[in-house]
Amino acid sequence: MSDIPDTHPRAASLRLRERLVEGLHAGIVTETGLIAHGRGEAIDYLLGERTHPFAERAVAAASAVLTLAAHPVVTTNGNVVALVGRELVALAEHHPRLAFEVNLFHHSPERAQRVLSHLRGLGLARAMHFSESAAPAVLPGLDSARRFMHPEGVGKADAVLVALEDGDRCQALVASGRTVVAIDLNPLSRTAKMAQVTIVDELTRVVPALDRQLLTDRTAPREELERRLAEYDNRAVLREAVAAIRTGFAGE
Ligand code: PTJ
Repeated sequence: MSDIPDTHPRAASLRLRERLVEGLHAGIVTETGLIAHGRGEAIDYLLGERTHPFAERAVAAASAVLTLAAHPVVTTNGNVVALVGRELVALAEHHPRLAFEVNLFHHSPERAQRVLSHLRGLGLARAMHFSESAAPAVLPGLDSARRFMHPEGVGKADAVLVALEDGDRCQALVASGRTVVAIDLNPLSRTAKMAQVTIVDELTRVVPALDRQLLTDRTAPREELERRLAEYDNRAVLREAVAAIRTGFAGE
């Protein structure tokens, strides 16, 4: 770990890079994960590396979706585990109703085991992976190993939180009738457009904010959460995110 002084104007961003590089060396993150992060980092730079009101509205809607769901599941990949592994442990501790499942774009049995062991080592004992089920469920519309689901995880989920997700899987999850909440800094991505709720914000800011909102919503009346969702407009959120990026380009 290199020495990044707190006073460095880009300290937070540089530390995230380090988490990913450490994840790469631990065999959790792939080389392409670094490239994916670079794309996100560029967009976050244009967004001023801060949470915008459209992301706050999406977090509130995401919390309503997950609170109202019968079987909400958080799915994680290598980048997510490297960036917010500890925050996921806190999320799991605070919200026993949430299930967690590892799903990898670049899948191999060895890598899946490494990611799972890492998460469990951090304290997320209930993390799942399809390989530990005798009869994995299958998500139609996908050819890769990403189609397999743990029957107690995404297999029986009615709502799924995905982060830094590939568009094909997001589309297949929505087509299967599940409600999808996506965390993705790119409002133009297929994932962002397909998901019912898209949080356009940096992952490490989103997870603690979502954790807090879920705690607040635990005592919220069901009608209030349903009303929040009825009033939520994901297209408007995406439009506002694109406008904010344009503003960033204009140097304003
Ligand atoms: O660990 P694996 O094998 O499952 O692979 C994970 C990656 C991320 C490599 C894989 O899912 C992938 O290639 O993703 P994409 O298609 O590049 O999509 C990642 C999306 O997440 C892009 O739209 C990025 O802008 C966005 N993104 C990247 N870093 C962040 C982010 N969004 C929020 N916070 C970030 N830190």
